[in-house]
Amino acid sequence: MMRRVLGLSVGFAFMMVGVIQAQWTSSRPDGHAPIGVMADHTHEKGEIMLSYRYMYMDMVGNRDGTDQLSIAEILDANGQYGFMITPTRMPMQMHMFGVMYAPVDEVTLVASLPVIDLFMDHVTRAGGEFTTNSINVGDLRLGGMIQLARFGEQSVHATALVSLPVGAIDETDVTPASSPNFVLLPYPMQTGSGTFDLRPALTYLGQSEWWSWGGQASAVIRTGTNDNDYSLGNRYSGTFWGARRFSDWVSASARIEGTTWDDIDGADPRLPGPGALVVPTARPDLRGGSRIDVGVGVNVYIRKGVLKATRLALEGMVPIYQDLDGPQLETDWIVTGGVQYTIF
Ligand SMILES: [Cu+2]
Repeated sequence: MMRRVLGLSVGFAFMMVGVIQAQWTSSRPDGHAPIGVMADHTHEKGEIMLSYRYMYMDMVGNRDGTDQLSIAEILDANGQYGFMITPTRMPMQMHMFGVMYAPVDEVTLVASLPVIDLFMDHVTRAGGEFTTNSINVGDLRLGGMIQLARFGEQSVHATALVSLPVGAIDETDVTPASSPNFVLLPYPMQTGSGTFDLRPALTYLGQSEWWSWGGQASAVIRTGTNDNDYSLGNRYSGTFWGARRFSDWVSASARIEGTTWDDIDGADPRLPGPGALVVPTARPDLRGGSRIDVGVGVNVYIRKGVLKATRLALEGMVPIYQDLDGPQLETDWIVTGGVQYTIF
């Protein structure tokens, strides 16, 4: 009897060691998701993480539905669209500064502020070309993440962020028609939403010795109407990824993400009214769409030396499907790079 109890106890102890060894951990290169995923990980009590993310997105050419459109089709006075001006390209850069802090193991607080730099190239029906630019802060995101469950090498957390409307909704620039005066730029050239937005997300993470995987559902829900009488469309996203680590310090990932976003509600009274054939970017009813992106990434986790506890990551995505309320600029590729530094 004593022997049997001892045997069982030893067996149980080994099992517990097995369970303890197989806990989900962020202390590996793929302990963070691909860098394009926001709010992917939580922290342990007392940890502070400082991060900088850089995103570059290039949008070249226009679409209506899933069909690509030529500039001539959009500007043809007798054609289906008949706009006087069309955008042809929009390179977008975002610098995102973030802080994370975990006061307890179960809760991680988050704050992040983007700086957004936008250019848009245009062609007029008469053949003139011009570019507008805006650079300003985006909306400040504040909130927290709550650890819901840890079962062995799997983990689930919920994210609840609110974005405060500190971004710009009154950016202006000079166009050939307004010169020498500054004129209000249309919706996609504004860096803020002007509304308080809710940003909920639910994230699942899993790991094995050499592999990891995860999924996240997230949304951006606009509340109310901004000072310029409109609210941007809500956004809903779902993403799944898998990663393979090759050592203690490097991993590679593959990811798919689907996003759908609504048209704008209301309209800024200073822009050409709904239905106007001036430029598609000033039309609140030509802003919605859906897109599926796929891409690959790499994560590097520096574990010793002066850069100990620093992470570097890079991810590139390309759309494989786009359906836009057009004419609207299509997305061609997105690259995100990031540096994260954790203070334990
Ligand atoms: Cu973090």
